[in-house]
Parts: sequence; C-alpha cells; structure tokens
Amino acid sequence: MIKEKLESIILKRYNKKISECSNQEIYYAILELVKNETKEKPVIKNKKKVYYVSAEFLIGKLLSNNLINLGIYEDIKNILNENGKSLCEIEEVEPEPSLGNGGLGRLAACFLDSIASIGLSGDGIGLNYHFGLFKQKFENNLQKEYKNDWIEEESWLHRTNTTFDINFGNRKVKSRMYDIDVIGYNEGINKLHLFDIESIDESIVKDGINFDKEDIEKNLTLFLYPDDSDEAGHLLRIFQQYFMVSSGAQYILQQEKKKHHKLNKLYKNVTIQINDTHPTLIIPELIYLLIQEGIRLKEAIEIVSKTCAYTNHTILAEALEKWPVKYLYKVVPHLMPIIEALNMIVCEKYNDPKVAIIDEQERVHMAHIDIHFGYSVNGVAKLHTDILKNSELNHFYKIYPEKFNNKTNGITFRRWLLHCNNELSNYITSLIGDEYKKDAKKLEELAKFIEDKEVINKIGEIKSLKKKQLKDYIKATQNIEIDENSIFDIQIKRLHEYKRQQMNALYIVYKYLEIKKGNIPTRPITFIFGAKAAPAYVIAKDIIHFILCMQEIVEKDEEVSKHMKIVFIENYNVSKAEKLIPACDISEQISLASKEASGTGNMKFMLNGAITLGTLDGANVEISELVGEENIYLFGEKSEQVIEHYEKMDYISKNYYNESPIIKEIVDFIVNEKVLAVGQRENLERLYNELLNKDWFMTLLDIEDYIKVKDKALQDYEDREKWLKSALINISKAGFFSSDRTIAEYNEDIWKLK
Ligand code: 26Q
Repeated sequence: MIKEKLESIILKRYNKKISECSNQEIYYAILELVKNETKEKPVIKNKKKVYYVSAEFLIGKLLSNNLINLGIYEDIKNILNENGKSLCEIEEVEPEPSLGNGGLGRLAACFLDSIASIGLSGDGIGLNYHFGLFKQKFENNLQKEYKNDWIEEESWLHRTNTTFDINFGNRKVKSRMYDIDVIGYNEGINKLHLFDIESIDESIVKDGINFDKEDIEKNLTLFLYPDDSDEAGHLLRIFQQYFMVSSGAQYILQQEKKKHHKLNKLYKNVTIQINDTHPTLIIPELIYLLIQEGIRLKEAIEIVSKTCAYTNHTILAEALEKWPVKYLYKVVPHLMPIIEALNMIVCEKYNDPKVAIIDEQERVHMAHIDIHFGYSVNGVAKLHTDILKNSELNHFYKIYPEKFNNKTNGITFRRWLLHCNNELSNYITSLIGDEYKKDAKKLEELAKFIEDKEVINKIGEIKSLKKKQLKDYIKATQNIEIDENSIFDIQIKRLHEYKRQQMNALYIVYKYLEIKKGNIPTRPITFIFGAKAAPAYVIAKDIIHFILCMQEIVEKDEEVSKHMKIVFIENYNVSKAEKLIPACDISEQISLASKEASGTGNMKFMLNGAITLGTLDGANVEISELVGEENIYLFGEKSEQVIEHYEKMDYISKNYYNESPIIKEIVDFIVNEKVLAVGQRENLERLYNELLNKDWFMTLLDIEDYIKVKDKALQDYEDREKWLKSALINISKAGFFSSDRTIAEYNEDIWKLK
C-alpha cells in the first residue's frame, strides 16, 4: 500500500521511478506522503484542551519522527533500500527548523510528542522565526554567527487562513497562523500553531545577523531572542512576546466560541501552560479580551487565574524577566492599566514589596504575574522545585503552598531511542518485546540480563557501532580523525558559565600536561563539545575560543594527539545531538550544584547507555537515586553548601588558585605562550582574569574533585564487563524519564483534560 502510494506520488511529481530520483526529490515526495497520511488521522479530542505556549519549540527534523509515529518507518526504509536509496541520507536533505535554543525549547517539543502520543488534546503556540537561532561557524578559533535560513518553499509548515489583528500602542499589524501537524505515536494528531507577521522582510538582515531593530513591521519574527543590550532590542523582545500571546489568546477564544463554549467557563474547557515567563503577557491579554467580551474585570481576573499555569525553568537571577514599565507603555499601553490593577490587588492583599508585581524601580516582574494569577507553579526536577519552595520563591510558597508542585522533566523515547539509536532499540525489543515503546518503565525488565555475558557484549557492540558512525560523521563534516577505540567523553549543551564547560577545558589542560610529563593515559580519550554561546555573552565566547585553541594545540602535537583529541562540533543542534548521544561513553553533567534546573541531555545519554559524570544538580539527583551511586560518577559540593557560599559570600576563587599548585598550573596555562600563539590575547586574558578574580560559578571550588573522579571513571572504563553492566543498568532505569510519564503527571495534577 505505502509502496504504491509513494511510487504514485513520485511518478506524478517527477515522472520517474524511485531509483531514478535524487535524495532531494525523494524527501519532498515522502513529505507529501506523510501529509496525506496525516489527513487520514483523527484530531485528538478531549473534554478539555491544553495550549502549551512557548517562545521556543526545538522540534528537530520531522521526517523520520513522523514516519515512526505513523508506524511506517520500517516500510519506507525497506522500500528505499530496495531502490538503492538510504533513508539516513535522505534525512540529511531536510533542513532543521531553527525555533529554539536549548533545554526549554527541546522540552516543549518532547512534550508535544507525548501529549499526542498519550492521546491528550493539546496544541503548541509559538512564533515562526525565519532565521531562529543563529548558525554557528568557527573562524580563527572564534564563534561567528550567521543567519539560519531554514524555511523552504515546501515544508512541514502549513499556511492557514487564520489571521488576527495585533494592536501595539502606536501601530497595528496582522498575524497569520502557520500549522505543523503533531502526530502521536500510533495515535491521532494535534497541532503546533506558529504565528508570523505578513510584512516580514528577510532582506534587512545584513552582515551575519545584524539588522535594523526599530522596524518592527519588517523584523518582528526574524530571530529568536534578539540582542537586548539596547532599548530597541529590549522593545523588540516585548513586541515579539506580545505578538505571540495576543495571536494565541485570540485563537484560543475564537476556538472556544466556535465550540459554543461559554467564555466565563473558559477554565473548564481550556488550560494554558506558560513555558517560563516569556509568554506571561497572555495573562493580562486574556483579561483584556474577556473584558471586551463584556465580562467585568474582577470576574475576568478570576477566570484567567483558573486557566493559566506556569512552569519555571531557571533560578538564575539574570534570566528572570523584569520589564521596565516605561517599555511596556510603549508596546502594550492598553495592558498597563490591567497590570497596574493586578499589582494593586497584590499590594493591598500582601503589603510586601518582595511579592509585588511592579517594584520600586518601576519594573514589572513577569514571574510574579504568573504566580499570583495562575493556578499552578511547577519546577522541573525535585531538587529544583525544592529550591524554588525553600529559597528562590519562598515568599510565594508561603502564600500559596497549594500552587507549588514538581514535574520532573522527561524526553520522548521515540526520538531519543527509537530514531537515534535504532540498533539499540531493536535489540531491546528482541530481549523484552516492544511494550516499552508505550510504557517506558518496562525497560526495567532489562535488569534480568545483567549477568548474561552475551547481552552485555552486545550492548558493547552496539556502542562501538554508534561510535564508528560518529567517527565517520566527524571525519566527513569537520575533517577530524578520531579513534573509535578511545573513550568518548561528551559535553553538549548551551554554553553558559554555570554549566562549566570551562571546568572540562581545565581538565583537558591537566591531561595535556600529564601527557607532556610522560603520564600516558591507559586508553586515548576523545573530548567532544557542542555548544552555542549567546552572541552578546562575552565570557561564553571566550570559553569557546579557549577550547578551540586547545583543540588546535593538541591536533598539531603528534606526541599528545596519539593519546587525546578534542573536537568542538560546529553548529550543534538537535540532529547533531542525535548522532552524538548514542556514541557517548561519559556524559558530562557538571553544572554548579543548584544552578541547572533539570537538564534533559543527561536523560538522553543515560537512555543510550552512557555513564554520567556529574554534580548532584537538577535531575542528576534523581538519576543517581535510580541507578545507585555505583553506576554514576558524582563529585563536587552539594547544593546546600553552594547556596550557603552565596549567602555568606565566602567563596574566593583566588584562594583556591594560591593554595593548590595544580590549579595554579592549569589556570595559568590559559595565558601560556602556546595558547597565545593560536589564540587572541584579549579573549584569553579576560577568561583567565574572570576565573581568578570572580568565578561566579565556582569552577575552582570543584575542579580538584572533578579531576579525581574523572580519572577514576576513565580507569574504570577498562573493566569492560563492569562498565557495560553499569550501562545496562542506566538504560534499564531510564524509563522514569520518558516525557510520557511527565505529561501524564501534568495531566493528572494540573490540566485534568479527560
Ligand atoms: C531571559 C531574559 C531575557 C531574554 C531571554 C531570557 C531567557 C531565554 C531562554 C531565559 C531562559 C531561557 C531558556 C532557559 C532554558 O532553556 N532552561 C532550561 O530548561 C530545561 C527544561 O526545563 C532544563 O532542563 C534546564 O536545566 C534549564 O536550564
């Protein structure tokens, strides 16, 4: 059936046979086939519907995922093979949507997959950024940013006839809705609605990612998180956020009216999950729209408060959005009376400036709107939620203990096992059947094979195969030769000081110096990084620079490069993660304890049989509880101590530098002649001074323990049987981190859709 359908599409489009087509042609043909198949699927309907509103949806390529969820992946793969074609090569043709930057965006994508896959009615609402997050290139060991032009004539995006007028203070624009189908795994479909402005002008982007920030009509949906270091950039972000939420809110109310649902009972039929504070303006916007529908302010506030729920993804102060009242007056003057009314209510009721919406400096605290005027506040891992309750949001927790709840993050196993590691997934199926695909906890059945040498060996063989595939990919894309028998140590995530890529880099310096001293590691090590730094985040870019310099130094040093290699993957994205994760031996999760809300990469690595080297931070805590301390490498200060250091302000990095000869030696190396010869003095000195005089995320506090524990992990790798048993335990315990479980909990405790 599928074969005939594909052949007929190809015949009609190109008047050719499958075997005669280019990969590009086949890609478009399968795209058409998937769209046709999707039309046959029912739209998921429940009593109530969730709208997941998010500035990011890091969905990744959709071809294979959609084939898997439609249940035709194997068929298509075989048909293509019979015709001398490879699905893997065809996947390479698909551009990756550039609609997110990291964890929060990828989480939103996993959630959409799970919402549909467990048969819940829920749509995503976001923006259709034309260039999204920048494309990263390395030039002279520095990160350079270019626009990421991902939208093609034919794509997963469906241009709808739905449009809305969006009112800003001094102008009105038109938004149009574009839809992407979200196909549940053996289930019906939901939608991702991405709004765009009609008058966008891509040609205003010049010289990398520079553009005129003032011209909203032309630039509104060009980029994700435009640089907000000046007023125009700041305003542009507010314009974007309001454009997203006003489009979304109008759409939601339009749908409710179509269903003849009463708007004063909105909360009975709709729930809105606010993904971090970026969509917060949906609260005053909905209140505004309900008032226009004839509902009184007080009642409108009550309705909206029972409809909206908020997820917090960070405790970093600089990421908590606070917009100057002045700016909001410029962009959304009609919402300001509502925001002021909300502030009045809060101030009268609690008389505590710490929980006010507008502070003394005339800034609006977006999270405070969500917490007071939403019905649920959740963190994304146990430790994170505890920190919110006990310190960061303690004032709010005291007022609303019933609103606070934890929803430990998860990942979709369709993408992060079935698709990216088909070999492992098929092998697991041969051992325990395929129920784990719908019920991930079933992976625990793998535990019964722990003493089975054949199984253990096979796990090792699959890992070796994935390492070989990655080696070939790195050779083909970056022309770097790596040793597939070396240990693959991988850190892939956004570049941020709290994630401490700099600590990993200092370990590399330590290892380099050890090799120079004649202390040769038992087995070669390949250190792999992938990370983009925000274009205006100077120190983050310096860290990339330093790692690239080390890469060059080692690559050119024959004596050292036999024993270690460094590969910084250029333009790290979802598709690259899918190739890197299955090949990993050691998963680097080394954030300063208390700073990583959850992490989700940690879960993907574990599921693919890598062992975590990490701090007790975010979901690492839960990973450690599940696998037991024998099956994870933990190091570093615990969150309580770290929080205490901040409170007492007693961490002084220079003391660590002065007191430890090893620390001094490796930190000094940053500005060593060898590094200066391949790098920029200004960048390297800045990084050196930062570590010595500030080190806000306490790299030097944990570095010695990190070195010790990492060396132990590398040594333990040599006991192959023990290591692989540990890998199997990690896989078998990963079921808890299925986003199907997370979404079931959201539904049970917050949304109550069925
Ligand atoms: C803030 C202010 C102004 C402009 C932008 C922002 C901004 C932008 C992006 C703030 C935060 C983000 C992204 C946050 C993020 O990705 N957080 C990650 O969320 C994951 C999913 O819950 C967690 O696993 C990670 O631990 C968390 O870092």
